[in-house]
Amino acid sequence: MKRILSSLIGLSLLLASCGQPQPPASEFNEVDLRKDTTRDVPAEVAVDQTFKGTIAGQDRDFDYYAFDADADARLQINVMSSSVKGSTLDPYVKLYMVSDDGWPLLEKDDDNVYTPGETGLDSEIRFNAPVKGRYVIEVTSFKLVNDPEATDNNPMNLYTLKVSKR
Ligand SMILES: [Ca+2]
Ligand SMILES: [Ca+2]
Ligand SMILES: [Ca+2]
Repeated sequence: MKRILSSLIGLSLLLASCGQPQPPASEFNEVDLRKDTTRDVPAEVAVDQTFKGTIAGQDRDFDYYAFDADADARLQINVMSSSVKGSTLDPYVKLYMVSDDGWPLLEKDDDNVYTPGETGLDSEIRFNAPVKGRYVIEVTSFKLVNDPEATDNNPMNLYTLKVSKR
């Protein structure tokens, strides 16, 4: 116990010395292309690939991922933190369609409405692409969604994102 404690203190000192809090798991290194919440330059995602990210490194982190879909493509988006050991994140996901008028919101989900009775925090969206085109996923913390003053910058806010066919 003592040894674990001293390792933790050592880790905390190391993190503090880096200035910015860093995710402890090195694989959670999604590229944060923006340091604010403007909606440009989403990272590309491919169907059936799993992405790992963090909602951290700034007070209000929103992560964006883009993909192309054919009309009527049946897809689902899963943002999971419950399966990530030690994650403190309650994820929230939104799906936008890229159009000439901006990014109309298609769907949003906090705690997986598709599995009634389940009490998990993970987010899921199932959808049929209305048109052939480009779509953008927004991942963030539930704490940030309805409160523009809220912050959530915990380096253990880890998640995995998967877009899959269904
Ligand atoms: Ca992030
Ligand atoms: Ca981000
Ligand atoms: Ca949630």
